[in-house]
Amino acid sequence: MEKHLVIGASGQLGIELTLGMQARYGIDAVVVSDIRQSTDLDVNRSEFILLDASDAHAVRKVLAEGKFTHVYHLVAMLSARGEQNPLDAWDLNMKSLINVLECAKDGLFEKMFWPSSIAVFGPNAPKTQTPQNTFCDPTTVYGVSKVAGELWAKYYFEHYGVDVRSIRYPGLIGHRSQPGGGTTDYAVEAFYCALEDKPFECYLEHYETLPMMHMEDAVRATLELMETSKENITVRTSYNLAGCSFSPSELNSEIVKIIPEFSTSYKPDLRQQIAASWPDSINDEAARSDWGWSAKYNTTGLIKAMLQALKV
Ligand code: AKB
Repeated sequence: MEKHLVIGASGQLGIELTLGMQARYGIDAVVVSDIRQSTDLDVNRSEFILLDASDAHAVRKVLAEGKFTHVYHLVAMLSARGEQNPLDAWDLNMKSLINVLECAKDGLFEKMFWPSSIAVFGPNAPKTQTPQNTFCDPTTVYGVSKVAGELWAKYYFEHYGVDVRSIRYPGLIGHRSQPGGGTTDYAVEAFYCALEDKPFECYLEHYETLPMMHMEDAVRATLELMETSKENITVRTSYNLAGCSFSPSELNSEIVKIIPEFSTSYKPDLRQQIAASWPDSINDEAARSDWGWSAKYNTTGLIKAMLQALKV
């Protein structure tokens, strides 16, 4: 029987991925772990294990005792927070990844998922339809840790046969969980302001287009990738994945169509520089042809779905 462990289950993606897996595989087939328990009551229907992923001994003990088949290692300090604490970000992001990869190498579980990000790209990658294989010269420590992590994943696959799979997520937008410490977080904040009848102050320039994705698409992509047979996987660094792309002013215009009183003002800060170094849109041809990926939500659909879900 399959048994899935989510490490970092109380974070933005962890919560939504756990809920998606509970629905797909059953509550008892999913175990969640983090340094603090989630406040989401549905997530907490699965068994919780207190775990600091940067502690190699603790990780090994949990994985040796748990008899898991699948491990989703989601722990990371994101782009904006990482720039405030570069060495801590490097330490957490790399140490925790190696701890889990080492256990995979020793056969403590079968299959691993680890998220990468559009943050692997930097100023020298083409801005639009950024290809799978291009310059990866990120300007943030988070991006540097994701490029290094992708290469480690490939190394563990090629040298030790570790079946580790990965996706370069765009900005993720969902209603069940709040992001923290990222550059794309502004979009989720905008929805909360819209629903609370508050004006929204955006830390990016009005024109700064970024790749984004509805959480439902992101969760489905993750599970589809994990369920794909090994022979189909041709990318062992991390797959490009496209959802939709929009700028803060486009987001504002779309929200105004539904909530006419909504307004956005702009006060760009350091996060604007990070966003400016990232792509506007992504080419995900490899994911489409290898495992049949196709996004469901375009910009209008994503915005409608978010406003609808948050109103309930
Ligand atoms: C961030 O903004 O840092 C993340 C990401 C794009 O990986 N959401």
